[in-house]
Amino acid sequence: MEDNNPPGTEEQRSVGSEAYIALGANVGNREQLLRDALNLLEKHPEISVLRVSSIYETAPVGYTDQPAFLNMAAALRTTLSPMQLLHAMQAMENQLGRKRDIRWGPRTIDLDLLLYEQVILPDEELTLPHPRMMERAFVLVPLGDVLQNEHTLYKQVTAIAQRALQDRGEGIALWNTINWQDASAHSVS
Ligand code: PH2
Ligand code: MG
Ligand code: MG
Repeated sequence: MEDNNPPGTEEQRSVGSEAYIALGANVGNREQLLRDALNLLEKHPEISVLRVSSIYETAPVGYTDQPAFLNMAAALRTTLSPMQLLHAMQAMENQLGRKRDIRWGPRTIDLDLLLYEQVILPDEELTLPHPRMMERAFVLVPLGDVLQNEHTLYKQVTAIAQRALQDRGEGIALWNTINWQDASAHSVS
């Protein structure tokens, strides 16, 4: 196998379902927490990280008396079911020191499942698509970076995202860009 191949086996890259997630952090070393979360996802035997968005710094929405967030999004391929993927993501949040106290309050790391193929799920524990994603520019701007052009939501998501980026009032600014293939190739963990 050549060195510059994307991470994961051929099988992981072509088998399974495509899912999109949002990542957010506003406590501690925010950028490192995002990178740690991506590495944990990639290390999971049934998840591979296909594409990652840029990192954006975003003003807090909802509960506004808290520090600014770093937000990003990622496209995953997984052989887990939606509920199994949710539970795996929750275990990673805990591993990275997440404490659940204030709803919508400060968090070291927040991993939200946005979309899983075309699945519509009205479950109380997991609603798909994510019920608040279309109202949240801090989700849609990064999602627009990784959503495939052919996706049914691509036009809608990127139209809202472009408007939000132009409108400073939305409080979203580009922070950094991760070269995911390089980042994982050089990862020591
Ligand atoms: N997450 C929340 C509440 N508010 N605001 C921003 N900017 N980014 C977030 O990720 C975020 C938020 C609850 O999960
Ligand atoms: Mg959230
Ligand atoms: Mg969450």
